[in-house]
Amino acid sequence: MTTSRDNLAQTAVTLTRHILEEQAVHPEATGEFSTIMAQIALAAKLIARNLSQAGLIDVLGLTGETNVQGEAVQKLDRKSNEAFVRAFEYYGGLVRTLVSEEMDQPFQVSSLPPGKRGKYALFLDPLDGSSNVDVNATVGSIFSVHKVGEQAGRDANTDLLKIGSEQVAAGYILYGPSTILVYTDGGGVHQFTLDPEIGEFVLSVRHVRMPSKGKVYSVNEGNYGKWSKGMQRFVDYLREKDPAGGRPYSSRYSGCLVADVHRLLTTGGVYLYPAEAGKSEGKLRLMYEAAPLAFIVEQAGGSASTGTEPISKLQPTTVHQRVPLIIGSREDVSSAEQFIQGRR
Ligand code: P6P
Repeated sequence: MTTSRDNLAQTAVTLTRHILEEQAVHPEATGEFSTIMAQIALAAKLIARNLSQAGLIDVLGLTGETNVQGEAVQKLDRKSNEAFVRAFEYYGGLVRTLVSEEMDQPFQVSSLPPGKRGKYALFLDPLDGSSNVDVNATVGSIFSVHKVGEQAGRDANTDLLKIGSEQVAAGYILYGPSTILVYTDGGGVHQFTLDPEIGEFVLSVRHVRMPSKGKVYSVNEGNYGKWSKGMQRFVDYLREKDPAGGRPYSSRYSGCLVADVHRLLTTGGVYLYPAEAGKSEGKLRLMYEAAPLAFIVEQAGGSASTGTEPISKLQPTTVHQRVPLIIGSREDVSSAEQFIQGRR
């Protein structure tokens, strides 16, 4: 007897099938992209498995080391990074370089001779919000794919400094009550849910769209005293009672950027990690946090800026560069920019 779940498995649009169908529409696309996404999905499944066993195997807590950002490294940060490296290190003819929050230097996947190396670089935050792991709260992975090549005379690492609008694809995995993968390749935003019984990511939402204005703001209010006057006034404004204007907004902040931004795709609203006293560049990283999420949100109808300029137009100066991030519904991001720039 076939159950409804069996039917789902038989009729499910898996991630691989979706990408192949998309490829049929874009003749210029090669099978390489679907292979990259399949390997990212493999790493995501391994990470989801590790997280589900976190309380049972020795992966909780800290390694005792600090990463390039000077942050304490969780054991699962390291294991999650390894999952992505292992998914790509076997063959450098696809992704030639991995850049990760957990690795000081770009990882050159293989020593294939020039001309044989892959034309892609993958930028990763392998486990975003990892301090949530020890309290069994939601965490995520963020990825960004750029085309890189061998330009005579250009240092391989310099070639990695691409602006966000040049991304080939970007996405995130959210390890929550269910594990979901959300990605864009410039053709809209699509969401897949992991069905652990068949081990496949199955299409759950096609063409995700973000409300143009929301009712949620997401920020660490403990930093209020460190913000600029404009930023303080914006959050004060969101808290004011104005039912006709949809205020006060609700405050939601999970400690995981991926979870908070994903919520905004549904509710609308704005996430903010602005510049603050002692952190003029904010906390979040441009190439593997802000830029990929900006690509996703812009494709869903939202926007992302530093408070003064679009994230997707920023020219990186280093692969681990930090930026202030204001991201979410177009109207809410615009309001934040007006306050931060002193125009309101
Ligand atoms: P804070 C997690 O470390 C992270 O990079 C984001 O996922 C999250 O939104 C933010 O930093 C939390 O930072 O300073 O509020 O604890």
